This record gives sequence, C-alpha cells and structure tokens, in this order.
Amino acid sequence: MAGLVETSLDGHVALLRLNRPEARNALSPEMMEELASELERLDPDPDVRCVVIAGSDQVFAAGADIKSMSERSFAEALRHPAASFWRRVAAIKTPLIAAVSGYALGGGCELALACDMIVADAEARFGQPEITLGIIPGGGGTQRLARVLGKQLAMEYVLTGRRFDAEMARKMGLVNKVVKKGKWLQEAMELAHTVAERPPIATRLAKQAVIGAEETALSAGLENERRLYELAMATEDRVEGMKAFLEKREPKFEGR
Ligand code: DAK
Repeated sequence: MAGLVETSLDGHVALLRLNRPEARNALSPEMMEELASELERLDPDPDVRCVVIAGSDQVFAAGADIKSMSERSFAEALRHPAASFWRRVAAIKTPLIAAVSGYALGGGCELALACDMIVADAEARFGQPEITLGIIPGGGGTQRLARVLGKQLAMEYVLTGRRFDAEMARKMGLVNKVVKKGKWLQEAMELAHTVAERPPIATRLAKQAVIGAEETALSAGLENERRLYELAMATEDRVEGMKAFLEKREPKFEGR
C-alpha cells in the first residue's frame, strides 16, 4: 500500500501527491484509504497549516477505480469503506488546496471540489463522466457542482458526462486560478504558503465559517460565524496580529 500517496513537508505546508500513474491516479480503495489516513494524521499537527493535494503533470485523478467498482456487487457497494472516504475528507479542518494538472474526472473532480480552493494548469480538464458508465457521481459531484455552477450547468455536465477546460472552470467559479502550463504546482504551493503565514487557528475557524455558508440558512450561518469570530477573539494570535498592526511590524503567529 505504501507509496500511493507521497507526503512531503515544505515549512508549514504539506504536499500530498497521488502516485498511481499506470492507472492515471484512479482512486483505488487502497489509495483512498492512504489519502484519508494521511489527511487525518496531518490534520491535528500544529506544524501543518495548509495541505496541497496534487497529481502529476498528466493527471490529477481519473476518478474512482473502474476495475475495482466493476467487480463490486450491489450488496458490497452498500457496505464499501470507499463511501466514508468523502466524509473523512470533508471533516478535515486544515485548509486544503487541490493542484490540478491534466485530468480531474469523476471522483478526481469530486476530490478537487472537496478541497477549499483549486489551482489549475491551463491544460487541466474537468468532468463527471460517471453517466457514461451507467452510474452517477457519488462523492459529492452533483451537490457541489450544483452549488458552484448552479443547477442548469451542473445538470448539463452530470447528464452528458462532457468535460470542461480550466478556463471554463474558472469562469464558472470552480477554479480559483488558472496558471501557465507547468506552473500549477508552484502556484498552488505559493497560495498554500500564503495561507500558512496566516494565524492557523483563525484560518481553521474561517474555513469552518465559509463551509457553514453552504450548509445552513443565512441566519444560522451568521450565528455560526459569530461564535467562530468570538473564538478567534480568544486567541493569542489575534492579540499579536492587532499589536503588530499598531506597532507597524510583521506579526508572528504561534497558533495559540
Ligand atoms: N479506473 C481504473 N483504471 C483507469 C481509470 C479509472 N478511472 N482511468 C484510467 N485507467 C487506466 C486504464 O484502464 C489504462 O489501464 P491499462 O489499459 O494500461 O491497464 C490506464 O489507466 C491508462 O488509461 P488510458 O489509456 O485510457 O489513458 P489516456 O491517457 O489515453 O486517457 C483518461 C486518460 C483519464 C482520459 C482515460 O483513462 C479515462 O477516460 N479514464 C476514465 C475516466 C472516468 O470515467 N472516470 C470516472 C470513474 S467513475 C463513490 C463515490 C465516487 C465514485 C464512486 C463511488 N462512493 C461514495 C462509494 C466515483 C466514481 C468515478 O469516478
């Protein structure tokens, strides 16, 4: 199992690289387990303030592993641990950035959507081709695409299985930044380092607050934001941040 996800640390940023090139980084059950376990291992580590999930130049991930799915009976599908993968990723409190080059299809597109931001290479290709296999997206694709693109466009991509390119993804609000060919990982890491320079308790609270906007009505979301804001006010980092501003110097955040 080792080596399907390669982890490296660069300061306060962890980089997780999907590494199954022979199957275009298809998310096999083993790879999903390794990725979820790595994220869960890194999440409580105070030295890790942002995580980048990346594939290779050619492919982010070509979706769930079709071979493994083809061998699964209906009864097995109901019990399969792959289903919990998506909940485990969604439960991660550390900000997550998807660095996408090449194909992000099916579960690969859903994995990118489950991250908090997406940086894409100009030649990246997104899509939910599940319908062409006789299934529908099961890792959040119908819900997250509809929330980002709106119902009509989500419907088009989910019902046709057509791919869309990085520029289209940016125009539709799915991708934060499209960068020149070859610069995708560097740009994603730069964005991650910027997040990692911010006070880490506040970035986690901010992530929770923004996610709340997708999941609650406005009044509940505002109440949630208020509580999270009050928590941020209780941190030493906010004392430091405000003091540094008034003393006209750079803040030094300790994650306390
Ligand atoms: N699964 C397994 N193997 C795959 C694969 C995949 N998704 N994608 C590619 N491969 C394998 C190919 O079978 C081939 O293997 P060999 O023949 O060499 O043994 C090898 O990778 C190279 O593939 P190609 O020859 O096709 O490579 P190309 O560069 O020409 O094309 C491609 C790359 C990514 C455009 C193409 O491989 C492709 O279209 N792949 C399939 C994309 C796709 O249909 N993805 C959707 C999969 S369904 C769930 C939640 C979510 C899901 C399921 C359950 N639960 C909550 C339980 C998600 C489902 C999906 O994602």
